[in-house]
Amino acid sequence: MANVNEKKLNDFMAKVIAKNPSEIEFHQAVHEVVSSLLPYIEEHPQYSEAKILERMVEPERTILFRVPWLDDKGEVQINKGFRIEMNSAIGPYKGGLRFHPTVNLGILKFLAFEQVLKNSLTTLPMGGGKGGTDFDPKGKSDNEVMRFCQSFMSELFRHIGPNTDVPAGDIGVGGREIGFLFGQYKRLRNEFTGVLTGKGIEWGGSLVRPEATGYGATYFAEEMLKTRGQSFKGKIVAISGSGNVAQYATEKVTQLGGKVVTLSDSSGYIYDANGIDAVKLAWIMQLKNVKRGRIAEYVAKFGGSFVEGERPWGVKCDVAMPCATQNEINEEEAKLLVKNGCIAVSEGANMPSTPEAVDVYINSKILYGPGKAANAGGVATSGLEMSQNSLRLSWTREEVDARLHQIMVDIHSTCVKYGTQSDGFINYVNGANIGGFVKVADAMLAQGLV
Ligand code: NDP
Ligand code: 2IT
Repeated sequence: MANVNEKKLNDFMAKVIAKNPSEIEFHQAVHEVVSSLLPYIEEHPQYSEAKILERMVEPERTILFRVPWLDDKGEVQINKGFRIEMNSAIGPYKGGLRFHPTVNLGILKFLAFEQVLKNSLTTLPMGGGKGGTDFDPKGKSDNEVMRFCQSFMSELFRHIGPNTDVPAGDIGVGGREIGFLFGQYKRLRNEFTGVLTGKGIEWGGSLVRPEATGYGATYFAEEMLKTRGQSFKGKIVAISGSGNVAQYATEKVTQLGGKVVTLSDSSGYIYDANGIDAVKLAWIMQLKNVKRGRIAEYVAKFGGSFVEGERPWGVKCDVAMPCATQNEINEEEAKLLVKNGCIAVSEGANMPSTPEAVDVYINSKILYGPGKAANAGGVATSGLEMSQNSLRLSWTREEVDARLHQIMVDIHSTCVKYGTQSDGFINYVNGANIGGFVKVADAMLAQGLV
């Protein structure tokens, strides 16, 4: 593959930055994708002539709204609501909702931009979107979360629909929040439809959707390991986060014979040299999903150590799976991982590695599965939930898991197809970016100037 034309890249980025000032995470995501795509586009001028990239970095629609709600003391609270409808070339907008105090336009635009390519990689017909709010569910009562969700949906409902835009969960949005959001949508529209994914199993949800992102990131890592004749058997695995993605990555890694020695939250990380087995994980799930406690509490129950205010990347491991948030592995931490013998990084989170960290992985030629490929199992299974809703049928656990597994194997093959360099090294960043781009770009060309 040709080298990146630095001048073209810099010119392109200068325009993106001028048009979207201070949206630093969005600039970061676009820079990475465009670096991969420019050499490919130079060989396929139909895309540059139609300004496909320039169109892709501009959302089709951006919705910003006020979310007023009453807290338990009867005091009025106001939060920001967002939905970015990024690209609908290959299907309805699809992507999660993030509830976290750090949420802003730049973060949601980076997530929506990544989502477009990720959803394309799944092979399912889904466009890309993302939304959320700066509301912080931490420390709120169930009633407060419900009132917030009802207010949020009282505006969002007019913009979404099962054939228009189908939100789901992300940080701070799990089964509880999807339930409250779905209830309010149904009430406002007088319609029971698959407008959200991640629904409860009794009311239109899919088996394996809760597990899907963590399982998928593990299946992806397994495929990467296979290219070097390796497997999870006996591998030491460092995982960050302790929410939805981290929990089910821990479960699947353990089932495949690996030993997970770390988990974390925003307060710090736990290290358990004996491994976080199924019994310990069941306790963590209760702690995090029901009691909504802190990961530090693990140590009083099971031993090991808690390292306050730190991330787990200094721990010796064979495989690292960042499953918390963006930019949670920096250059120094990436170097530490490689120095300690880490051979694979599979990203459960979106953009958890800084650009400098990614350079370290690539230059060290370790196996590196970027988020848009490695964590696509979540949205892929959302796509399977949409299919089941349309059919008005539910597939068995085995059927959904088999489809998820096959999709992850296929995404890996797409990365190999588009990312294998002349020296045989698989650059999964290029593979995922080009593999995701082609279908969206061809659909945009076919649909004219929209
Ligand atoms: P959860 O809300 O279930 O869990 C998030 C975890 O990450 C918590 O342990 C949280 O700790 C930690 N975390 C969040 N923000 C920060 C931060 N700023 N610094 C340190 N730790 C942080 O979210 P998910 O597990 O669903 O999402 C995790 C990642 O996976 C995100 O990047 C998300 O975009 C991505 N993802 C999720 C998918 C899904 O289906 N849910 C699909 C694909 C990707 P604390 O409790 O202290 O905040
Ligand atoms: O980042 C993601 O892919 C998600 N949060 C899941 C989106 C979805 O629609 O299931």
